[in-house]
Amino acid sequence: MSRGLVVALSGGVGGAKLALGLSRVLPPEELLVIANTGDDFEHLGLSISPDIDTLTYALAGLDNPATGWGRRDETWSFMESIAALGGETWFRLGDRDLAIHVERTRRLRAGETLSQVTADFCRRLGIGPRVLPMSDDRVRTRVRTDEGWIDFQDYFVRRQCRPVVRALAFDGAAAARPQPEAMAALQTGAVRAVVICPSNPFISIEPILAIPGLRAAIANCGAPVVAVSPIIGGRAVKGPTAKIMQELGIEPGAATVARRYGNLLAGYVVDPVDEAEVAGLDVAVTVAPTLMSSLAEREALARVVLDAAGRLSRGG
Ligand code: FO1
Repeated sequence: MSRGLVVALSGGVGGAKLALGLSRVLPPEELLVIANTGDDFEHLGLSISPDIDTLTYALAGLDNPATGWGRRDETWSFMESIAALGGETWFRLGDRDLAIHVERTRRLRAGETLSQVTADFCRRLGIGPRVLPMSDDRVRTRVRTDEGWIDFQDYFVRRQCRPVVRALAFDGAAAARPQPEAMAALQTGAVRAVVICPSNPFISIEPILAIPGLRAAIANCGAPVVAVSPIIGGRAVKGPTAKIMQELGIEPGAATVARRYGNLLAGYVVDPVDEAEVAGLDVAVTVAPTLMSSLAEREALARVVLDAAGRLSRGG
């Protein structure tokens, strides 16, 4: 008997860890992951979807444990050869990883949707849970810096998050249609919980919530929304979250992130080091270790989140 569907919102590395934890404690048909596609870009003539790939590799056990992105046991002959030809090498594409970009590009050009390509890759990689892009329409996160607007991967990888962030924009979001299967799932009335994974709220979660209809569908799905703080002790576990917050004039901290999600949140899971900081929040706080270094910690945090959602569903 199904206990209902868990819908997880995720970006790349941090979110993928919790998505993997959830996939280990739930039957595959009870987990649906909505992936951010604002980080997508065209590079070397290839259509690249980093957060979808990071999630896919993590769920398939193919992820590179050192970086969190790309594939494990990678070789770099393609990068060496591209360099010798004067091609761009700032965005590292391993030989095994390259296949997913080449084949995705071919299929998109042949008229398949990003959802269709992603679903087929997941099937071929033996991934049970559904991984859906937030939209099949083009959405691109842009970063306004002191030198003007730049593409997200330019900022994040090529410039290594050095430029000062003055604003973020999600080009195309206003006209993007939410992924239909994700919307249908949220409207079934059979959702047990919506989990906002510990991805960067600004660059990974807000693009998802910016897709017209998605935020409302999540708010009205009849299940508690529980987020896991991506910040531990004022610092992002990985990536530029704290730096971006400071540059946007926002106090970096677990409490600020919860406030950022506003009235969407019923529950919030924070690390013990941040317990005092979130004491005053108008949200049900659960204190638990949120650093997921091992598989066991990924599963444990997944259980904490689901228990928190269960208590909230029972009015606890
Ligand atoms: N991130 C980097 O910091 N450097 C890279 O060279 C890099 C290559 C890369 C290749 C494929 C892929 O799916 C992701 C890759 N990423 C790289 C990560 C990516 O830029 C970020 O994970 C997301 O866009 C932010 O969540």
